[in-house]
Amino acid sequence: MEKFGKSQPVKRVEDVRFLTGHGRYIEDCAPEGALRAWVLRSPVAHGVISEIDLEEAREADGVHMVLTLADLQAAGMTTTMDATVVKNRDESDGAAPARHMLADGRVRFVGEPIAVVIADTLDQARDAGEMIVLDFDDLPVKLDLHAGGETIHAEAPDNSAFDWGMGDEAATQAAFDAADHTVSLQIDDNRIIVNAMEPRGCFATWEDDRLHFTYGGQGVWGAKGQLSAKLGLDETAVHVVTPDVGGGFGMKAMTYPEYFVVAHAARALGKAVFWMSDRTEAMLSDNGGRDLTSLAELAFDEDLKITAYRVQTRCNLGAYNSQFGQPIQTQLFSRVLAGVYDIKTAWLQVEGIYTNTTQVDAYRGAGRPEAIYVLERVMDRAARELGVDPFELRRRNFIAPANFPYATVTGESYDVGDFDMILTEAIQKSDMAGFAARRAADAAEGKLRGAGLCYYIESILGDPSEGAEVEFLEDGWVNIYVGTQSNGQGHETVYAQFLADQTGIPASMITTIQGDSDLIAKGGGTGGSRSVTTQANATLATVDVMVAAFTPFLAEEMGVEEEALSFDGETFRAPGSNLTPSMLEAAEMARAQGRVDLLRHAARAQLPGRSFPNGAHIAEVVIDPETGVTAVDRYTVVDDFGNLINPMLAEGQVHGGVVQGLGQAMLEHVVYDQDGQLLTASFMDYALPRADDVPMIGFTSEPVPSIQNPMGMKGCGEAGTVGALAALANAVQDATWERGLRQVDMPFTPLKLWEALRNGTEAA
Ligand code: SMO
Repeated sequence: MEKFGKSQPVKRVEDVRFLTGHGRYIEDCAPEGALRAWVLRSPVAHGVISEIDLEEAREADGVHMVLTLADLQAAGMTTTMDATVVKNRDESDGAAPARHMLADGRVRFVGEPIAVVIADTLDQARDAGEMIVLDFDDLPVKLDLHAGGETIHAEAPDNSAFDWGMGDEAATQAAFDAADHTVSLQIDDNRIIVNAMEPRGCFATWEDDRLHFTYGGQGVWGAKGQLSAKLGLDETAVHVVTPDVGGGFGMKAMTYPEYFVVAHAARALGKAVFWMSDRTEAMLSDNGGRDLTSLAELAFDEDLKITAYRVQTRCNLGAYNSQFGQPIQTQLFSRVLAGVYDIKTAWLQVEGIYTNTTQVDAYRGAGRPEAIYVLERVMDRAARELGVDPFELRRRNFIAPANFPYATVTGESYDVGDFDMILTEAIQKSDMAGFAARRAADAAEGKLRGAGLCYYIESILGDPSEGAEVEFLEDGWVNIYVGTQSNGQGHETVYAQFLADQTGIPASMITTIQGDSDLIAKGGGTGGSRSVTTQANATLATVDVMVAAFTPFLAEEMGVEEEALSFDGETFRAPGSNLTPSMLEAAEMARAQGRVDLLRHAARAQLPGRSFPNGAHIAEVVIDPETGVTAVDRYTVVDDFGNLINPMLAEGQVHGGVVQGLGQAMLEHVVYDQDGQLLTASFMDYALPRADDVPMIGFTSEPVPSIQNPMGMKGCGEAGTVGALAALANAVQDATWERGLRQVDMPFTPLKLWEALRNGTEAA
């Protein structure tokens, strides 16, 4: 463990750049004089385009092009967007209606792109866009989360995209029939807008018969493959770059229509073309997150051990299948369906519904926060209804350490875990012993204090294989080329640290290079909390390759047998030689001998198995029933992320993750009116958490090293969000239970809680 857990809390080297305004985001690196793209978007949620006249816009000052779907198709492009479709319970495929890059004569959500104007300046493009004559025959708008309503796609006449199931429905029913106790709860998971600090943007140039495409994304290779396929270009003719990216959170993991249109325009015009979303445009057109409702039921035996778990979910896909829209609330939701509990019988059924709203897709955690939110809320409800302490009910059902590896009901294999130990530590760190006194003190002032627990587990996702390449430069500098992609997580720091730990090369001499498909042949990008574990695994493999390559060379230089030579993580040594070259000295010796082959080393490696970050979140809230205002007063996290490279950065990930969860639980909420107009399309109406909404967050790492990878790591990027939702919701429920509230859903806004506390039991 020492070898992989040196765990130094090194400060983020990239922050000097980011915090002094030297970050290079899309707008910072768009070419001087690039033409600007402006997107004409649908002002109505559902309608047939009855008239579109582009003539005046095409003649307007500074305009180079106005593109519609017909123009893209006339240019030979494949204009449909990619989307993964799940299987229905009857083995047929889920609905796969075409989603074209630009409207196909009909619009299905407000903000759907219809045409793109390319002009010398953004003002000219916008002015020309306003000259486009556009009229619609309106259609009824479908917004509710039930099958039925006005048909949005002929392929799904009742707007039901899929009917997916997993588990054993009959055995689950039998367990419920035989149960001593059953508990059920309907749980809404509200829709959010992701709101990355840097909105989406891209620019493209066409040079030397190649497309050069730069965008803010979560990896370059997926975009490269899709650009080449949609534009009909050979993959070698496509070069994709990601500069600094100001937040992705799953929302930037997929391609969007604007990217293909901009790339086409650059090719057609032979000029640089640049598009940057503004904030309201982002709120209308970025994929949203969550938006589902689940009926969760638990069956218990007389000892309050869970005998079965059943979940029926309806999820909102928005108007079209987004790239991962269908898998999120089905395959990914099911990954950690039964959480940390020993539940061998379960049934999950999910129906996906089309509505006249923006697409819904991955958001930090992508299915796992949704699953854990449902499970941990119904566990909490069960404890209340069964009259048992919520901590005790969890302990009673935890998978015991002796039962690992543990085969879950949904086909995962949990390698290790010690949930009881983590929970005990969280109870202590959060001072649960002092809770009753804190509650009494608040009650004396008419305030309602509640405490809530969430014990979460999540699974790292994405490609389990990754590559790394190390290059020795002159003067002792070293580059490491990586296939993952920082969206702000601090990879430049931790990857240098890890390579330094394994080789003795000073971290300050190591530069991390990411996000360029010409420099790096293949990679999995960022997503699913995969980066540190997959990249460290690849780096280990590369270090092995490097040591093996240097060994015969150094044996000769040192005058010893190859077998006698070893590398101790800092220096090469052999009995019988006084020479003890470091890795950097070995590279310099190779350079002096003209052995350029020893100056670059690459390897790919695949994780032997997935790992499962887990931990306990305990939140305390204080509600003023006079106003409904809720303060999140205390927040404690104890996580098992396995071995950490840098505990400070892991803690930073937890802070950010908790705050994103807190945002959804307390403040953030997407509202469409009955016509499908987005009412929360600016920060005046969409409440992101601010600093004074957030308490100090206590963080403790209690590693139980994974045995599914040589580093013993587990990943940490999404865990904060996975745990936060239920901890906060259970705290609000705890505070309001004695006042009779039984149904209370996120976000816990002052108005909602004030009304519910005034009116009795329901919080809409
Ligand atoms: S929500 Mo993510 O990028 O797996």
